[in-house]
Amino acid sequence: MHGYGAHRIVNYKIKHFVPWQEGEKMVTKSQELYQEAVKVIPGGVNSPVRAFGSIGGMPRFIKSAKGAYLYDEDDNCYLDFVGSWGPMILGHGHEEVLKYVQEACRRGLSFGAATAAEVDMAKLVCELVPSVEMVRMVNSGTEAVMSAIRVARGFTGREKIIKFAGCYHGHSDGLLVQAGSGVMTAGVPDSLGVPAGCAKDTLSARYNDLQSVKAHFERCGEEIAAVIVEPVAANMGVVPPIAGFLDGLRSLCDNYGALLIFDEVITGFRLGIDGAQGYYGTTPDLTVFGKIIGGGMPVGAYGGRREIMELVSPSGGVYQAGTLSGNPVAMAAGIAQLTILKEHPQYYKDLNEKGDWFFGQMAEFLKDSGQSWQVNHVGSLGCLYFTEQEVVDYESAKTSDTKIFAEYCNYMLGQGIYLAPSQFEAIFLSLAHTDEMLRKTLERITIFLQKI
Ligand code: HOZ
Repeated sequence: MHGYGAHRIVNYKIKHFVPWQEGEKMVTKSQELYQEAVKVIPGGVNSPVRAFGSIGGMPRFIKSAKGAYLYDEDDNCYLDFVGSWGPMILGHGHEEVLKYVQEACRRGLSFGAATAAEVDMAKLVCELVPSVEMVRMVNSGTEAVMSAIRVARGFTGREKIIKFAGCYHGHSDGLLVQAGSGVMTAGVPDSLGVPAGCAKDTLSARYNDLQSVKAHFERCGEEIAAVIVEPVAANMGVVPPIAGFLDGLRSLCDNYGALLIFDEVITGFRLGIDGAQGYYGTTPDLTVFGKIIGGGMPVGAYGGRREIMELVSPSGGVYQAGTLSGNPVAMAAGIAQLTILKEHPQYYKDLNEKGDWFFGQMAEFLKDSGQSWQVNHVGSLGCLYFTEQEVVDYESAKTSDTKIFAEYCNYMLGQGIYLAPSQFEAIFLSLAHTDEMLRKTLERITIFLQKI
């Protein structure tokens, strides 16, 4: 069932998080699976934003994916704008990546011992991202951030960190403070179960507001180990840094002897081969990478200046470990994807041009039709906000009308277009999205916008 409009009808007219009444007949396999799932998995899903709770829907259970398409258990076909939250930059099921993975599988799934693939991966990352002189592989972005912060604390001998409201750096205790992503739609300000002691060293600042960062440094600069930032905030929708923001953070960190950590889980190897740091020309001390370097497999990594990274165990005293870290199958997928990207510099030009055109057309339509909703984008990452206010930070992102977003997202799903089911996530374009696909998606978006 390839292609646009080839999908069957999708039942999305469901208002509540639990999308059925007792005794009601299940009409789709996804509904049946969801009914089973909630009995054995909290909320029926293994990551909250997948539950479609914030748009009053229910998850589609995905069976397979190829190129720009997802197929669910009911054989509905969706044009996918999530791309596993970023890593499927080449599209799903890229043949060359699959070939590498299959070969690696035949050699063994996990050894818990050093492999040549880990050396290849580390060399590749260090070659592509000049600020990274040494890198440690882990299994997720959450783990990478947690570890990078431990290293920053070990290196500086300080305990406090500064993060930005609306930025999301995974779900470790100290970072669930004014976090973005699923936390923004969870209906609770921050997570239960985080000890006050863990959060007390996390200082929150306003994204794009250097003054709010400076105020923390002026108050307790000698206690601040690091500033961690998403160089393009992509977990409160998409909020680009204003001119001078990233450089300003660099200077403040230098002035006060703190480290600057870029969380490039989303932007790394997406905005360019050297990520947001190359795109904007600001060099961090440490960088965190996520799923994209595993080509979709569970991978994260953190790296940076040699003198800092040499503190990591066993060469230094900052302990961090993991049986599955550098897993050979995950390394194979990641190396294959990164090598393809490295060998085709044109891909980034194409992808960023696609993004400029797609999100530019959206903005153009809004202007022509006199609607003052906001479109933010950087390259292939973008977001449509239903607010008249310019979105530059957490507070302005939160002014978006999430009820309209829910209608929009459900309408698009009914049209066979799979957007992230939350206002506060990005639209991800991939190299598998053709101009024709994007044109048709824009058509559907404009039809929806004309209706509201
Ligand atoms: N905003 C998250 C990715 N950075 C969404 C994915 C998830 O939490 O499952």
